[in-house]
Amino acid sequence: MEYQYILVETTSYTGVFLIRLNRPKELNALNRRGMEELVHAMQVLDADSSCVCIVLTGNEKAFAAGADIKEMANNTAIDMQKIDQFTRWDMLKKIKKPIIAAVSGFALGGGCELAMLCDMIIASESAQFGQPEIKIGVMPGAGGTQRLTRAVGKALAMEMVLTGRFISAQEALRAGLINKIVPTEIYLQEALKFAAEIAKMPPLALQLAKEAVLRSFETSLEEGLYFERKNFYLLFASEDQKEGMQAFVEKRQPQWKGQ
Ligand code: DAK
Repeated sequence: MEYQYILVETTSYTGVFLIRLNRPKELNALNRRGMEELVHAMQVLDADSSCVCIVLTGNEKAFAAGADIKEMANNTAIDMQKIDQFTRWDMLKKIKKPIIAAVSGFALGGGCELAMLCDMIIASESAQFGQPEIKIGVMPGAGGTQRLTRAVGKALAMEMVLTGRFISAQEALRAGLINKIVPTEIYLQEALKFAAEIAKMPPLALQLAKEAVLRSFETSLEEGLYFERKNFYLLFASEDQKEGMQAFVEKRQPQWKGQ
């Protein structure tokens, strides 16, 4: 697939790949084609054994200012149902490898929802998060009422969704929406370094651990603990478990094979 609205790049960090949303004039508004490209690129990297961790970013001014309002403005409900472009977004949930969002500037509406679909968020000092859909006559449609509420709690989520107020990186950090704030000039480098630390871990264990954490949002504690235990046991079938524990005993660095 030829990419028009995203860039996929290797990085100087082993196992870390970078995807950039690349519609700068439109503040990376997420159009249909761009989302298809993003899903495609994520799926390709998920299947590529040289990739362990993915960083998703925009640019300094905008991670993404939301779904493309101009593209959907004249749609009817039936158009929306038929096009069903947002089903594509759901495929991002199925990516097994860890995804780090490196957010600077605006992360609004679908852009905020996209960042929340990632596993962790590294934000620049100038990042702003918001769900302003209410101001254009709709409401969040890709997780803004659910993932945001789970992340920041009912009071703040309700305020953001009902008033459209943006929150700063500082407020997002205090509320538990993001992992870390870094200076704007180096936000991407810092996110890549953060991803590089993760990429040093055993790839299979990363994937099963990610799966288990995400399962906690879908299930009871009892079922979640059961799921966790099964994934834990499953890792004892991997060469990396033998290597990791042997390396500990022999006081050396482990060499991961991802199997
Ligand atoms: N869509 C299309 N174009 C956008 C855009 C967007 N979301 N955001 C910005 N742009 C365009 C502007 O129209 C402008 O284009 P030109 O006029 O130059 O052609 C250019 O980007 C620069 O924007 P501004 O001139 O407005 O820049 P400012 O710095 O003055 O303001 C701003 C920046 C981010 C505050 C402002 O652009 C803004 O308010 N943008 C809209 C933010 C917004 O309302 N976002 C939510 C969109 S609705 C669903 C899944 C997802 C969604 C829905 C359903 N399902 C699963 C069902 C998601 C919905 C949304 O995200």
